[in-house]
Amino acid sequence: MTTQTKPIELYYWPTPNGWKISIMLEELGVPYEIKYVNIGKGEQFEPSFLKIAPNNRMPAIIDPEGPGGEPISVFESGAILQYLGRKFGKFYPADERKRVAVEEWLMWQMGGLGPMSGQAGHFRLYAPEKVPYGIERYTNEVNRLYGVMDRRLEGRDYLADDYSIADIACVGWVSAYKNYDQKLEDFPNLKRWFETMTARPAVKRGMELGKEEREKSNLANDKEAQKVLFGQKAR
Ligand SMILES: N[C@@H](CCC(=O)N[C@@H](CS)C(=O)NCC(=O)O)C(=O)O
Repeated sequence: MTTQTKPIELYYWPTPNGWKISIMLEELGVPYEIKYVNIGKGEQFEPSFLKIAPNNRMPAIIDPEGPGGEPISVFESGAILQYLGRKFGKFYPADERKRVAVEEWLMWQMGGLGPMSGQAGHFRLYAPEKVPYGIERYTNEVNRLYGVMDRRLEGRDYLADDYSIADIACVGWVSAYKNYDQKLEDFPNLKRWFETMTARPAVKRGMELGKEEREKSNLANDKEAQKVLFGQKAR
């Protein structure tokens, strides 16, 4: 496996999107350094952060030992997982058929499970008014997507052939199932997968990273943080 001498800088806040990268780095066991981006305080708008993450969202990384030995920055959690998987040759198989299966489920997470769960969480927990249509629409979507995942996991341990970046991408979004009014008992294959995933020491460490930072502010009651996060427009 490629060796990493200088730590990878991880721009991070403990959320399901951030955990994807903390879990991956823990699984790889490569040196990394955390740079907290407190999104409730607006640190994602710092000009220095926007240079590496123009969408003002974490996670992002800077690898001081990028291609050709030169530094590289990467934003978008899916792209970061693919970069790290390719660089270290783990959890992202080189065999084309196996790789396609990983990419299918990674993109499914990036375009479906993540955004729909995010909206369900928004309408259920943070929206200043209760909007029944929004609550129902996104809660149903999460329910449908959990069903898709449950069927995929029937008779198999992981989303692709082996444990991969696709599983790593999904686990945080399943861990928050109560926020989306879901019961894992309704999805037995998904429940078994979730238990296998959360028993992995690296997954545990990745999802614990910075927990104390997050606990300092509870977004559901933090009106200032909500003002920072919701209602953003083009700048
Ligand atoms: N598609 C992006 C989504 C990242 C994302 O939504 N990050 C959120 C936290 S989970 C964030 O940084 N929000 C800051 C903001 O909304 O300004 C990715 O997967 O990297």
